[in-house]
Amino acid sequence: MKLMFVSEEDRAEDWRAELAAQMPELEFLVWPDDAPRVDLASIDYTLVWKPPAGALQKLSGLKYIQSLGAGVDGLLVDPTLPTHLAISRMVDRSLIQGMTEYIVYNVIHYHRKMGAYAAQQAAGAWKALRQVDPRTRRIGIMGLGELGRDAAAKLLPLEFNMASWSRTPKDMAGVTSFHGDAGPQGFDAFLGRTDILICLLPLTDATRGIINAANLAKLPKGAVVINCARGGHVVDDDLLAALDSGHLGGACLDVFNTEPLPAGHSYWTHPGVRMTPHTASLTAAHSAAEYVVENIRRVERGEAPLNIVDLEAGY
Ligand code: OXD
Repeated sequence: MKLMFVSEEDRAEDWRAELAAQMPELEFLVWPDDAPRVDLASIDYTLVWKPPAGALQKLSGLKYIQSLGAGVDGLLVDPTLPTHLAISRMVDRSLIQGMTEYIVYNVIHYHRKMGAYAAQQAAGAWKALRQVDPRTRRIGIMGLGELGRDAAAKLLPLEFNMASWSRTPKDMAGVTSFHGDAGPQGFDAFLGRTDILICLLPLTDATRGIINAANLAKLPKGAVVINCARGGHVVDDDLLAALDSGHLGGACLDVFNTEPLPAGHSYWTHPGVRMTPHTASLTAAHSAAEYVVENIRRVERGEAPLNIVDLEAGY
């Protein structure tokens, strides 16, 4: 059995070591270096993150496609993607845990006004700021999949006022569910009650640019945005305008329309922006290899891999 690792990120050696330990019968190859020396049609499996367009089409013997990321938008943009194959999203304990850490950390940063205290320290000011009861702090998570649920589950014991918004109704104890566009449980109502907005949505035609001027205006004054989904969810000029006008109290951004974020982009220096380089949570081979091996074993037994992407929905 052969697996071709196709990823712009340089983490092939971690995966080689983990897969060799857990599935020694699997030959591990890396795109593009190993491509010229193998019959590409003989490759059974692939592990991919943002593959170059056309690469997967060349692997004509693939049995399914394993995404290295939870989000698969970087795969679906390839017009030559072999769509007859099942694509499995990455669902991994450490990926979920990392995202939850990032969200909890940043929620508490804003909730406890740590940015304001940092500014006071820089100015040599000793001043207590009003402490807000978490039960009145309204957190809104867009997207209640595996990542959103875990973050909500870890925020609930801190007694935040939790809500979620998704395309279809979702049930989670302690979390008020909003869904769809209109009505008392729709998107506008969700935005109107949200002080800390967390975006965990998949990037699809329906969600691209969802963090735009019209929707930001529906948030209460002083609300903050935490985007750890995709840069394409945000209309950058609208977000910057909402920060500059003071309507938005801050933005924590892990993902960007162009990555790496170009030098000179306003986000680098804007006082209202805190940013990380798409590292809110990284798929770690030591933990996720188990999931990949399980999927390969399932496919070898003639079963479907876990967490297959719905191509129509885009996630
Ligand atoms: C992912 C990511 O989709 O890291 O997993 O962005």
